Amino acid sequence: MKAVIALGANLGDPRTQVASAIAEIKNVLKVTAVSSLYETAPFGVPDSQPNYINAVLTGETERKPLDLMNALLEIESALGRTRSFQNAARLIDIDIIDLDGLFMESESLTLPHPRAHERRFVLEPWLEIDPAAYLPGRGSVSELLAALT
Ligand code: PH2
Ligand code: MG
Ligand code: MG
Repeated sequence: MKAVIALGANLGDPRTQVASAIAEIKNVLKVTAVSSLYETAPFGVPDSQPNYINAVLTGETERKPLDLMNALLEIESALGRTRSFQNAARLIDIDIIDLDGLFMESESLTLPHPRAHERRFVLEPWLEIDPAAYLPGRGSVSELLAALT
């Protein structure tokens, strides 16, 4: 199954944390492409938060959705992530954006990611590594991105 994964960090040394997370994810998925690192303004959260470093990668996995998510949550914890409130500044965030077009809604995981279509910090790096990227239920990533501009 093809997985699309987004990474973000805006505390500590965000570039190093995103790079470390990518290295760890290589033990979980067969990574097929990794975007550049993007410095982005905080979106949908207070402007007082530091800028983020964001990236997107694609990979292949046979893991079940919740197994994959748990493996990614373990990497977040290993890199020092703690949770205070939703959208708080963070050392690392690793989100599954799409898993082979699967639609699911459980307490701990919604697929595709319910806010990806409105997030330039996800769409832009994704388009960089996959010009044909498509967000199931929403449309082509290039069109979604154009709609934001
Ligand atoms: N993540 C959020 C909220 N806002 N803004 C940017 N620029 N990058 C992020 O990764 C980000 C955000 C919640 O996950
Ligand atoms: Mg997130
Ligand atoms: Mg998350």
